[in-house]
Amino acid sequence: MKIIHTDLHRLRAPTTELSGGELVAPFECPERVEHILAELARRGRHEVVGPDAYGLDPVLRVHDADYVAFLQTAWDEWRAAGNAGEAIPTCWPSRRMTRMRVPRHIDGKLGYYCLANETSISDGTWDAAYAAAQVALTGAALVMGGERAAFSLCRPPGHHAAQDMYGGYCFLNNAAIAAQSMRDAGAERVAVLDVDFHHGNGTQAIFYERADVLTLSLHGDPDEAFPHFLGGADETGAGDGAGFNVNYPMPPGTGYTVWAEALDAAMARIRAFGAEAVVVSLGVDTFERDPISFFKLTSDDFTDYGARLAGMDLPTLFVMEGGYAVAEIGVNTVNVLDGFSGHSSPGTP
Ligand code: OKP
Ligand code: ZN
Repeated sequence: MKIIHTDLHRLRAPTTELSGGELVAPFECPERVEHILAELARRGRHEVVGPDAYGLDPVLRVHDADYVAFLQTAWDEWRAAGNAGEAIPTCWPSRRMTRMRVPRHIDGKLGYYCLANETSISDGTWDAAYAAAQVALTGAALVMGGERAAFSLCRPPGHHAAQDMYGGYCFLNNAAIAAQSMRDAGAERVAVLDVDFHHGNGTQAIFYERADVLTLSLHGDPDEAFPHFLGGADETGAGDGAGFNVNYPMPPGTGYTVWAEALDAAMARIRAFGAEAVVVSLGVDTFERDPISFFKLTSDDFTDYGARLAGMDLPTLFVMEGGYAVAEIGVNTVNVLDGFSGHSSPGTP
């Protein structure tokens, strides 16, 4: 399987994440990608290629222009305002603060566009997010060009980013940008299947009123898990999109038997929908030892569900999302790819 990757992800290297009332070293770190690349090289079955340049137009098919302009200048505006640390909002348009226009000051803009402030904006963040979107677009083009599957090794991740919101470590919604580009390349119906531990709130929001992109997410129940304010089973789409969003929230401690039943149900929905291509938002934070999640998948379970995904027999683009057990992220991620490709032998040395 072709792997699309660029070193430009390293430009996203924040030093702070607000966690437990402290500024800690971010869970979403550059080493994640290095571990995945090392495991890919160790198994020797995959070809790593660089991204092609698609520019900003396909990004603007998904994200609002004012939001993209904000991301491009936020760091400079933050520093110009005299701040010493990384950019973290402190004030939001929350329920009874309803003057819904973009403030001029960077402090107001951050609150307007941010959905969760664990995610600091740092120097280079825009350039890395833009590069990740190009990585996603390159994978989409390979799959639309006839490849059985491809893996866009995106970083930073994307599935929490909505049309005009960043947070949950995400800035541009790589999977949504890829899915939209597949539609624009002629696929009539595309499914986005999100197997990251966290609900794909951004992807859901982007396609919520559309019937041409089916969105499905398996995730920790938002009563217990980030992003807390979206991801219920009763969110099924609206307007033209009624019936075209499917959520599978699951409780703390969920293991592979229950998780795989949800996956089988999701795949049945994709088949009934008549998808011509599938984008898999691939987060491996469902792993039993993930430091910020509560599902109980083992490394072998990733191989098994990779094989199940291949059983859909659809052109498939994998897009990297989360996974924070850094020492095991390579094995778990490549197990999915190798399971998909029919290599069932466990990838442990
Ligand atoms: C991003 B992706 C830890 C709380 C973490 C943010 C989680 C973002 C997950 N103190 N909250 O879906 O893997
Ligand atoms: Zn996640």
